[in-house]
Amino acid sequence: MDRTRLPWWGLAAFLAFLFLAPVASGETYLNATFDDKAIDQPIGVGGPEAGEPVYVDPALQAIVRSSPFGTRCLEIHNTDPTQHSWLGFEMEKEVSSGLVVVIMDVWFYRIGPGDEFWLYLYDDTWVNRFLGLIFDETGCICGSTKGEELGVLGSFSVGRPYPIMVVLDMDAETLSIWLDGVPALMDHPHGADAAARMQKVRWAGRMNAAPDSRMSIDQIRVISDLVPAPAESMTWGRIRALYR
Ligand SMILES: [Ca+2]
Repeated sequence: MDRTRLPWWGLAAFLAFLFLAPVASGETYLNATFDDKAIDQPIGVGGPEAGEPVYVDPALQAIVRSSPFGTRCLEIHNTDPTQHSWLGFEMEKEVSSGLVVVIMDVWFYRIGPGDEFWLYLYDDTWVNRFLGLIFDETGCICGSTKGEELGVLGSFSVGRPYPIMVVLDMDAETLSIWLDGVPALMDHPHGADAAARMQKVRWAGRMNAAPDSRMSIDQIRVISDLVPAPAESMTWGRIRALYR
């Protein structure tokens, strides 16, 4: 799937889309915005129907906060620095064909010894990892799939929203990654089994005891559509607006 070269009607369709639809069309598999959750309360585990995770490790504090994003979000702090603790979201159904677009904003407070954050995309059996992204204690982002180390894909910053978008093309068996609005990996084999079904979005953290050793997540969306538009005319801000 080459998104850098689309025919003229791609732009026409995109412009029509802007006028006709305020949000992206297609099927929504997960919509976790936290905007209807009680502030300063632990998040529930009601699953995708409730816009909540299905599991939160007992060692993990996952609290709905009114900041640092402009809308309510989820703050995560691991109370046990000796282990990786995790929370997991699931899609409303497992998907084995078409596109799966995973998009979210995250916020890091600190880069330093003892802090490491992992984002995983898994199938419904935990056998196939479509993608693992490690945000490490030096500020590097390293990637991996089920069978391949992808190496350093980028770096991250603290104290501001950091957008992440991953597109799985289940038919072509590829993945593409945008980090901070910049293409980091395009149309790369995802390495999972051909029949694997995407279902799980998991964040894990190994954090030290510092008060700012934490992260926040907001606007987690998993949808079936990628807006048809020439990549060179598509600012990141416009992509974000379409997917909110
Ligand atoms: Ca929100």
